[in-house]
Amino acid sequence: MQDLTPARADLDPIEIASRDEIEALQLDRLKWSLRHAYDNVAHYRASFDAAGAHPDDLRSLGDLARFPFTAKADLRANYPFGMFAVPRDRVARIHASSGTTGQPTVVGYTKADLDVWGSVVARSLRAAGLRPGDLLHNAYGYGLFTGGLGIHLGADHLGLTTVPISGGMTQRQVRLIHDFAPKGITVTPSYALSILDEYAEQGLDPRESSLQVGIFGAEPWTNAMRAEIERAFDMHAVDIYGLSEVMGPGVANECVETKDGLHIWEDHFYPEVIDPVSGMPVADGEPGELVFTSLTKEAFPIIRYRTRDLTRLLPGTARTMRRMEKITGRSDDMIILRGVNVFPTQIEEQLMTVAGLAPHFQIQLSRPDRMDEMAVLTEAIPAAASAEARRAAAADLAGKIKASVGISVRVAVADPGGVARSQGKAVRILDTRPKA
Ligand code: DLL
Repeated sequence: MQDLTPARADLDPIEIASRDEIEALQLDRLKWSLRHAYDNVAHYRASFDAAGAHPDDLRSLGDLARFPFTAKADLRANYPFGMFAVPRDRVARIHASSGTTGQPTVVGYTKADLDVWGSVVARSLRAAGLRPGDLLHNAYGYGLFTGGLGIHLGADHLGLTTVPISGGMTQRQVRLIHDFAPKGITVTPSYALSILDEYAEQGLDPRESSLQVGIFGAEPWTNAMRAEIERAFDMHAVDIYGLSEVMGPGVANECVETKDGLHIWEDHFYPEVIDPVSGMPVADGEPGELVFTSLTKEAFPIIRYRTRDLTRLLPGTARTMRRMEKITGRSDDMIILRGVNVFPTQIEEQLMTVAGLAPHFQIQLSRPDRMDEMAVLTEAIPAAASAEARRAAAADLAGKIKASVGISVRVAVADPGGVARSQGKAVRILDTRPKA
């Protein structure tokens, strides 16, 4: 793999500014953002007042802990535009969550917000190793989802040549990668695996492709998966994080030269990690739930938003901005099986160590008789698809899960192609337990 480290002179100066400089900027911007939210969004005025916290009370970054959290329920209660802090006609763009589990969450951007978004995504793509003039195959979905259009904005900002292919039509993805010879690909890790399958289907060697870097996010994935993707494509695989409520992709990104967690673009997004039960901030280095406050957003300021994503904050390395460790999972996706907490990423980690199994899986939860049961549905690789090889692989995986996670699960190994493929975010958990 080629060295794609960006030149220091090409970085935004703030990426490598001193901590003092970064924190001084954060404090200034935080004062503005709290004031902006309080003055312009009825919800924030009411919630700050109820908590007895006034924007003028903020003297240090630590004072932010006196302000109330914002949760997804608050956004739903103010559907569609109640959280906007500018008149609707100043909103240049709207995105929304799919709303499959309830009222969609609507977010908005002014023109200035779009400029900021473009600049942080550009910074992310550069950190991943892309340079002006490079060709990018953007396979995140276009539409209300922030993935496709968010990456597109940043690619324009950086001066890339963008192929806005969006998700789906996997045969065509492979064909265009082959014909257009992109240097980078932006896609969910699970859809990257579908594309990888299609390479085999077409008899093409992915290691021969032009791709030098993949920028993967929108769902949890493990370092074991990184190793698998890097080996399969002979390219770098870096992690990109974001969420629509805070901006979209480009809130944090890994640096290709270190791949040691995601640098949070702290000049625009102020991170905290809290104990999810007590709500108290924990020290850097301690695990907990990630909380974000926007520092510069005009249309949709967001104050202490509880992301439900679990990680910890780490000091800067390749940049002075702090890192977040690769996300373990969302608290919503945590399975409690007979008293043991399990995340799909723990299953992924073990799955990747079993020869003979493909990297595709789903977790099925059922309650056949009052006890919760978990089954892992995965599939054999074509070279190990005999009944005997599948039985051995299933026993191997069940044993590894028992040893590392401490739970007994049933493993079903389907034929090659037997696990549903993702075209965007993978559905990892099928819960058929009766609703309480
Ligand atoms: O998924 C934005 C995005 C698009 C990020 C493309 C990266 C690339 P939402 O649809 O609002 O936005 O979903 C946000 O996805 O709270 C996490 O639970 C999860 N997520 C996003 N990036 C990562 C990542 C986009 N790198 C939710 N690792 C977040 C783990 C991620 N989970």
